[in-house]
Amino acid sequence: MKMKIGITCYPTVGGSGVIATELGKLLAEMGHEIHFISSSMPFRLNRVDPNIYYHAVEVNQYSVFQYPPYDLALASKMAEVANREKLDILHVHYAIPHAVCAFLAKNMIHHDIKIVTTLHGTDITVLGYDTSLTELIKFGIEQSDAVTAVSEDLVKQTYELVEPKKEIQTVYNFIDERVYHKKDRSELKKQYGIEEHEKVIIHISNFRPVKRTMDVINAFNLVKEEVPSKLLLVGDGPDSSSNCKLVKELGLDGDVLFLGKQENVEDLLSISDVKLLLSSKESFGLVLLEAMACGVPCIGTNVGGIPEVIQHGENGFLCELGDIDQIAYYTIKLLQDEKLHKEISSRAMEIVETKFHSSKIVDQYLSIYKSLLGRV
Ligand code: GMT
Repeated sequence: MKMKIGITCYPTVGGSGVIATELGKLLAEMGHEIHFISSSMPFRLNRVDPNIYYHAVEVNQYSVFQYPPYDLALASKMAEVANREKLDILHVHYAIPHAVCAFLAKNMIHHDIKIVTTLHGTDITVLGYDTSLTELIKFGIEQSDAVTAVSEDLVKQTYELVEPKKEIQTVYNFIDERVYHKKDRSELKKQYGIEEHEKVIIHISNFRPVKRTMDVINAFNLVKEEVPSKLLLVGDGPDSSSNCKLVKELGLDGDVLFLGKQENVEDLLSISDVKLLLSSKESFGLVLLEAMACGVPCIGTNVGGIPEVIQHGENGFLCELGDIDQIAYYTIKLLQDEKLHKEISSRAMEIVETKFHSSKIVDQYLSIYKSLLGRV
């Protein structure tokens, strides 16, 4: 039976925005009516679909307000859309502010509506430490009708940091398998000036300090001594300029390519041999899944939800946080041992197709919605 679902996320905030958008797109393909309610158009909402609507949250800046009232504008928009379109569900991504906005909206909605909140990490592992916000996060979680988190580790951390009296279910992240798969992009390698025999290491993030991009560069510096290679740094953020400085200091100019923000990362992954994600905090690491789907073996830190995605020695390698020698060791091993690379690559693709398959994950969300609406 067709459901009407409102989805709210930070549309441009990396992984959480991607998951919210991809979920909406897949649900729309299945015939459900999806209403995105957010401050700007989700960036991967790149096609017309009669089942998808977008409602912009306009935040007015009146001179009496010191800060623009985004949260109130959002709550008010959620209530307006839900009342008009008779939404069944508000699925919000992030406990604060979105679950709290949904609670406020629910109190202004004239029919019964259910709130589903998905926790992505930053709302818990960063904001959860801010004691001035803990009670509000807890409130947002407890007032939701169902709560999910993107890894077992995030569920555990939420109970430890926020102590909500609420069941939290793990629903893993997923990718669109139709987009993420290995393509022949050898001409791209040439266009970037990378020699055929050179290996390609890739890192993709928003370059926040938690992503430890300096570790990526320092590890590459060691790898470069053993294996002719180039490092692709994809994305932009607070650590980008210190990264440029470090690259200069290490004399790696020309070996490290700063590509900035890119769409179609599947093309860049298709020319990559190893992917590094060396974060100090990571509830899941969606970029790992994107890389693995393209057959790129990943090396990640043994942190947060990363070990739920990378099984050490099976479909990738785990290293201790900041252990540059160990990171370089596994990278060199993967780049020099063709047989090992092939095995890890095929097991990486396999786990994306099994444990994290989009149809499986979308089904999990659907059964949560249905049980809340009593349609099981
Ligand atoms: O990692 C970020 O800086 C962005 C953040 C977000 O809100 O999109 O990512 C979080 O959610 C992603 C999607 O669920 C996860 O894959 C990331 O691991 C998680 N980031 C952190 O936990 C730091």
